[in-house]
Amino acid sequence: MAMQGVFTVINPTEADFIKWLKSVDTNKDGFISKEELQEVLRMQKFWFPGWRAGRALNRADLNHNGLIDIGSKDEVAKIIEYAKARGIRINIPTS
Ligand SMILES: [Ca+2]
Repeated sequence: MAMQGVFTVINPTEADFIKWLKSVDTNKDGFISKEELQEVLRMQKFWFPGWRAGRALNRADLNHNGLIDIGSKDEVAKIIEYAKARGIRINIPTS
């Protein structure tokens, strides 16, 4: 079931992941907060989205500022690894 204006990328490239992270960053501050990540997991019907978001952040937040920095290649690489391992769908807005 596809949502209007969004498509799921089957084999996302790094550029696709960056686009996805920018769409996850709903307040457009350049960082992914635990709440923003939790909302993605909740929308995709993952169980315990708050707990999972916390775990993902712990793994990816290398400088321990409580956020994932979309400008940090290392933190982005970690969250890509997490998303791939957990089967999180990479939904990219078409507009
Ligand atoms: Ca944000």
